[in-house]
Amino acid sequence: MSAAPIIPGFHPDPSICRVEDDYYLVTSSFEYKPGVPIFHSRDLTSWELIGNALERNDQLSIPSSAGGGGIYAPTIRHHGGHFWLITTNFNEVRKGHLIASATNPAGPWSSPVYTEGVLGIDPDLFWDVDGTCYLTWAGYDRTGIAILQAPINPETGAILGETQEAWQGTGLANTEAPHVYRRGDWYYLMLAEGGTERGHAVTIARSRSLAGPWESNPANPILSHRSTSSPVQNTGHADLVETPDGQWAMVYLGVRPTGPTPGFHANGRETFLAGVSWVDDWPVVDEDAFTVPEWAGDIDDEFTDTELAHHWIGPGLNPAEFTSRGPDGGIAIVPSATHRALLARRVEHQSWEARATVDAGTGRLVLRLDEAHWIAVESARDTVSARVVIGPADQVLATAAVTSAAVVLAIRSTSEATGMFPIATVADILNVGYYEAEEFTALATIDGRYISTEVAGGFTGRVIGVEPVSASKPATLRRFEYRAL
Ligand code: 6LW
Repeated sequence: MSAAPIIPGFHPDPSICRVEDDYYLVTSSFEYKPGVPIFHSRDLTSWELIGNALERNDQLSIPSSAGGGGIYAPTIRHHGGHFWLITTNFNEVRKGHLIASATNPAGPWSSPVYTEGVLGIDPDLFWDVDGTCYLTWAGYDRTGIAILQAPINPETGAILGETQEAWQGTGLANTEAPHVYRRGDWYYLMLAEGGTERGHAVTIARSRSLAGPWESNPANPILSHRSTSSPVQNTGHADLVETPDGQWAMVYLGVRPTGPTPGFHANGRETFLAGVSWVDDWPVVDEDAFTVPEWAGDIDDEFTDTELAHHWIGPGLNPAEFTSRGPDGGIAIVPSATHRALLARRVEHQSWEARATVDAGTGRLVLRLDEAHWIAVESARDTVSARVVIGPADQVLATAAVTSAAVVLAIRSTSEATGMFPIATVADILNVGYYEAEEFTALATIDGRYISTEVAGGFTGRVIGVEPVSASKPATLRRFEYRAL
């Protein structure tokens, strides 16, 4: 199989739809804003970020930068000339799922309506042949989690009929991620099971009626890498799409763990692509069906455009809210009283380097997994320091004197094997330092496992960016470079 994701880095829970020759794909964004990145493709293999659905405060509010909530798995569909997005802001899970719509998928998206009275995650919208829209979701009830379904008015969020239990999967843990499809005379209900860790799997059932009875595919799971030596693990949470010529494809999430047991993944859950053929009206997944082009993703931003590029995000706050153009070039990153003002982007490569040119004494380059797991190189007036935060430990590892007015802070991730044995002893090696006259000086070398999901937990991945060092004075960022190594 191809070990290359179509959208690398923290882009989990992909959902896809097609309008004529154009495909649109969305992923979860958790505590980061703007929420729900939207990608476009015409060939399923090469994708471009065209916007983010939830940009405004009337669409998404995240109470702090701490994480653990925010936007869980979305579903995108096109129906009746509109794009429909349904997802859950876990911070407001008791309000129900939120539904927004747009005529242009790049935005603007509407203010959301909520599915009041519905409690759970992973909502799906499906329009039946008679035009009735159905909400299917992983619901919480007294007995735990159950796949539930009810007719809905997507324009208001109102539930229009009784909630029914749908197919509950094959009996593995954490049945979630339901998506409903119709192909020929069959309805299909696809789920994720086994949890989003190593046991993750995709299962499917079919029925002649949405009300059931559901027949489980005898070949379930149709996708799982559990107990295999594949470099891609945790495969699950999938969505299907039909191509203009009647072929089918699947997008799903996976991770690429490295290092010693139990394996560590740092860039989060990424989006992968497979082909799907139909045998006896059951989908058969072909992971080798597509050749995925190399992901470019390098950036060199001097912030000369009036709008920030779509890939800039912030924990809990939209960067548009805490940045402004500097009077003499660059961008000012203004401290926030409520959130961490971190102008960040997702890390998308296994080996990479980021450089940030900041005015001396104003900024800090941060590699963040979550609020309790991050490393940084920060600029004081005449010095730069490497800093690491792991849980309650917050340590400056080294400091060096620098003289220039603008400082080039840098963090590099490399994966070369170290030591005497040809086995990986770390996941990646993080070098934290600075550049002077194009020469890198490492202040500290940090074991990348500390900035990985297997240590920190959670659903996200690494992001890298710049924030002010002072609670009252903006950072001036003149240039941000990120490239694969
Ligand atoms: C998501 C669930 C899952 O809601 O993880 O991998 C949860 N699948 O379906 C968070 O992404």
